[in-house]
Amino acid sequence: MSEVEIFSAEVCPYAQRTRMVLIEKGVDFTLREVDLANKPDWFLGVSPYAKVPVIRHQGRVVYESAIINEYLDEVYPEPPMMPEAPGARATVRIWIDFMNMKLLPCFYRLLMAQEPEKQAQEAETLTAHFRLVETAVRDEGSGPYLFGARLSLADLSLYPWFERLPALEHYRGTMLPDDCSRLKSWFDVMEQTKSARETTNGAEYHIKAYIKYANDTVDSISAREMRASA
Ligand SMILES: N[C@@H](CCC(=O)N[C@@H](CS)C(=O)NCC(=O)O)C(=O)O
Repeated sequence: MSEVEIFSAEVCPYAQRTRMVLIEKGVDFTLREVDLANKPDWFLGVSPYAKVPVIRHQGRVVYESAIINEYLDEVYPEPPMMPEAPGARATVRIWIDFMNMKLLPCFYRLLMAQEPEKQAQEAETLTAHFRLVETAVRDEGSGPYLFGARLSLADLSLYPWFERLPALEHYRGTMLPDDCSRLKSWFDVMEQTKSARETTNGAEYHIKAYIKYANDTVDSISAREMRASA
């Protein structure tokens, strides 16, 4: 039995974040795939928010991908995925929080928006969010990762949605703006990481997975929360 059990769903970008951390750290883990459309009763006993990812480690249940990932970085410190200096650690946390609170909700609201005006408004906001990240990353240094020469939790927290951008382009025509060249080259580097290669799904997979978002018929806890996030 592995030390870490992860309750995950292949389709879930938040769970992908955590699978990527486990892979980059070389942690032996047991993957428990959960059918989110038919959640088993036992899963509701494990996951307080009825969401994936959740991990179980030494009898302790940890949930919320950003918190799980910091927990894993503390329990399995090699290779480190947070910078050493407090200021640099704060920067990584600020941008993970920005992703969770601003960028990702906007990504989903744009996908679910049906009226052209609402789509245009969300697309404009998302574009502005991408430009903010681009500027922060440029200001911070040379890369090739978001915040320096070493892979951090910020990289693994953003990658899964960049992998899904072809779905956003397919349904809404929205892409990463051309002037975000630093983010473009970052994505090329990220695609080559072991964890991306082992967890990635192609554009067709994501396009299919987001059909219900794109016609706004998805009825999940997460979708309801994203609709209410504006
Ligand atoms: N804030 C959570 C979000 C996790 C999340 O939204 N997971 C989705 C799948 S991508 C889920 O399990 N949804 C279950 C549902 O909506 O019923 C995290 O970072 O872990």
